[in-house]
Amino acid sequence: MSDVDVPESHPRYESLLTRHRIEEGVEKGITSQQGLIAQGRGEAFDYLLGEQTIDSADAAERVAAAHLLLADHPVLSINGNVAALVPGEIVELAEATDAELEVNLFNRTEERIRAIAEHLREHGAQTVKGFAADERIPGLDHERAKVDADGIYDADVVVVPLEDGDRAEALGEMNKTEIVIDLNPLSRSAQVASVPIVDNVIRAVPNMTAHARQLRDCNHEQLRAIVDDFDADVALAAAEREIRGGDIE
Ligand code: PTJ
Repeated sequence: MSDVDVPESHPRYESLLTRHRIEEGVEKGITSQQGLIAQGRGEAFDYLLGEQTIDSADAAERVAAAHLLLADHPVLSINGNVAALVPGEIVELAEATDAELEVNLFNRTEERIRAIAEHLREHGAQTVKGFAADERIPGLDHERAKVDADGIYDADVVVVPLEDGDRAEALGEMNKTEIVIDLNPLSRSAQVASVPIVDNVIRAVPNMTAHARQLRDCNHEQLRAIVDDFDADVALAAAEREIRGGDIE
């Protein structure tokens, strides 16, 4: 047994554990109620993927790690679902890639920003951005546009897990390298990403960290070669093929 009253032998153990974390996130004021709906939608796609990291997602996670290691100013954007599902794992990814963490919410409230930052600190984060909100992403309405001038606004590479399509598009237009983690390969966020990762955030984030650790000793040219070899459309097509035609065991 773990922090949830379900035996690890249960066939849907991981999925039930994930649900429990999201529920707890809502109870703690970290996750929005819409986050529950988003999780349900994600689960349907994950089920069709066989609840596993498919090869094309693993390759995209390696490319994402290479981008983060090459970046001048990488930032990981944290919303209510990410904070509830992978708080310690996202802090580890930030450490492995020298990235900053910035809380950036679709349904932005000061209380949730504070609660998420506190939760991340409890999981080892040193600095959490997102409080200054002294710049705007151009082309978005007021609350959703707010970012830190020395955080996401200035970043050259940004990881946006479970992002809203509008904002993903607006961030892309700022010429940033945008790494999106989204189980739906047809979502606008995945479609506009420089690197779409069609995988569950609970598997994707630790796997990106593992790749970053493996790639740590690569030189600039080797990392560049990994990044240049990637084709986002091919990765999206592979994921869609798996979802539409894959076998469910
Ligand atoms: O905390 P906030 O206020 O920033 O709000 C965050 C949510 C996620 C509620 C907000 O951004 C939202 O409403 O997102 P959407 O438009 O529902 O999109 C969420 C996308 O993430 C969908 O395409 C889901 O399939 C996907 N998704 C859900 N759970 C996971 C996921 N992708 C990866 N891993 C998951 N666990």
